[in-house]
Amino acid sequence: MKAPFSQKTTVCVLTARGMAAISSVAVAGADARAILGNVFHSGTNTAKQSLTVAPGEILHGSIVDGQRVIDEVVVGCEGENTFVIHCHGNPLLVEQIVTLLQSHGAELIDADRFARASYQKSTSNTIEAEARLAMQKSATVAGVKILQAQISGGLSQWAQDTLTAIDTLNIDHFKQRCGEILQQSKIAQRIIEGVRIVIAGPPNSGKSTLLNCLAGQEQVIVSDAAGTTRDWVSIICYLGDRAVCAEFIDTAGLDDALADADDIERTAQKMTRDLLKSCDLVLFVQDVTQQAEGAAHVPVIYVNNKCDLIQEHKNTRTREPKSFSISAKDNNGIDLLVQGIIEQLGVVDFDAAEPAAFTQRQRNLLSAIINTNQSPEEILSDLLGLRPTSRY
Ligand SMILES: Nc1nc2c(ncn2[C@@H]2O[C@H](COP(=O)(O)OP(=O)(O)O)[C@@H](O)[C@H]2O)c(=O)[nH]1
Ligand SMILES: [Mg+2]
Repeated sequence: MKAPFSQKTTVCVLTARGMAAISSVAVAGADARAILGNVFHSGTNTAKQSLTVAPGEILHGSIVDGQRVIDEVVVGCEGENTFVIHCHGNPLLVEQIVTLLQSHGAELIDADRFARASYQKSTSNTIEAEARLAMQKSATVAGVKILQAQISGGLSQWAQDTLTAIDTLNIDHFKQRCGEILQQSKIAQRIIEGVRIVIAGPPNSGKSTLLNCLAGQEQVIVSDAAGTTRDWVSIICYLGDRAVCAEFIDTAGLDDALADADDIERTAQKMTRDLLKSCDLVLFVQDVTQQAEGAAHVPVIYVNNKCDLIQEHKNTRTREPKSFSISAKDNNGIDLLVQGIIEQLGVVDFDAAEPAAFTQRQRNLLSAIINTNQSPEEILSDLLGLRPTSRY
């Protein structure tokens, strides 16, 4: 990316969406590196240091104003004098970062002006362009790291290396590798796009109480009020030290007997069933004092609620796998449940450097390698955007 103005150093907010989980702030110009050096501390280092990062590389650290840490961020070096700070999306944090950069001499400009100047120099391949776009919508900082890694290594590198060695390709191994990448991609997608977790179970088992409990305990980004535009109530929050951004959905009415349901209720039931099919995880809440029937949804974590009413269940992770005992009313067992959710999602210790397909286009192409006899060479070329006539 080319610095828009060679003389003045400019700062601009690339993503100005109301409550985005991640925002991107670009700093470009002759003094950009020096200005960032004044406000960025890499890793856990709190001492001021010069910014040593080359184009294409990223740094993980914090933006600090004197001794005060404003936010944990990823800084990408987009060109010799162009950097993008990926920070958390709270507009107040974004404003503080912009103001801080201005106080060090950067001039604030609008995103359109910045983009017009920046995109004069095109990206090196389609995966890079897709990664840069996706970064602006990533739900977590860890997601930005995965996307950045796909540009210089990861998926781009794998596709290029495979193309180079195409004459010696073992097709069975190649198909198997594509399958592995698609598996990895599911986890990457959870980190990049966030997850949807449906809270299901019989009436009165404590679903709404559990949602309130999570809303009170976790770092809630957005919280819907009951009876708004949708037929369910949800909260969006970070879990596990911001490892994953999760939307928890309380599906009121899911298990209510609706034999005589009118159209509106039937539509609501259908929406809920669709949601159950498309979500990443179901929390099936059951009342431990009631005879509950198991749910067939997969993947599912069983939540045995109201353990305050039964002494021996209290506060324990039960022997049954993927099953937790809690008291939503007393806020007991929620930490263990959240830990279990994170483990179930597989997002911990994800290796960002591994190839991951992060757009539907990329996933379709990898699936085509596995399921069709199309030439691998053509598909890999399409993946990298090397064939201008490609239908992808
Ligand atoms: N003793 C006890 N009562 C609970 C607990 N969780 C929910 N309840 C009560 O169970 C009833 C139904 O809870 P609610 O969250 O509305 O259930 P939902 O229909 O599944 O959403 C309410 O009276 C709650 O106060 C719990 O952990 N312990
Ligand atoms: Mg309810």
